[in-house]
Amino acid sequence: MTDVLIGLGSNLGDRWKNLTRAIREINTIENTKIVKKTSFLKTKPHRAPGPDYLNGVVKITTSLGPEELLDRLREIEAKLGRKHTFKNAPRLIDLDILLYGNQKIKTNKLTVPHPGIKTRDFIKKLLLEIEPNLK
Ligand code: PH2
Ligand code: MG
Ligand code: MG
Repeated sequence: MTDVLIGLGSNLGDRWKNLTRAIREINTIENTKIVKKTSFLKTKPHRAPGPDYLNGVVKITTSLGPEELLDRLREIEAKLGRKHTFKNAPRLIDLDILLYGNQKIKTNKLTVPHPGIKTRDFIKKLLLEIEPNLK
């Protein structure tokens, strides 16, 4: 089992409901359990158009590999009604793998640690809520 941190974001529709539903769906992924959740933080869109976001982070433990997990997260985004239009477009739900154990991954599909960890203060803030000792 590997500890994984997942970032959740929504800036369309009922943002609170979208994050809450996504967390419920994440908990139904096979061989995966949620171990911690942060509060939800209202944030200004970072290099993106549209309304304010609601962001949160959950920590899971899973036996799925990173690409397999990413596929499950994409399925949840689709189930909750996400449409892919343009880069950083407003969205009902966005589920990103922020950290996957201590692995570094760079493929066409996935960059881990998520590049936003360095550039987006709200991600740092939420990560510290879950892992106060994270460097
Ligand atoms: N996600 C983005 C781009 N900008 N800004 C905020 N506040 N929250 C996000 O989740 C976010 C963003 C691309 O995924
Ligand atoms: Mg994102
Ligand atoms: Mg994403």
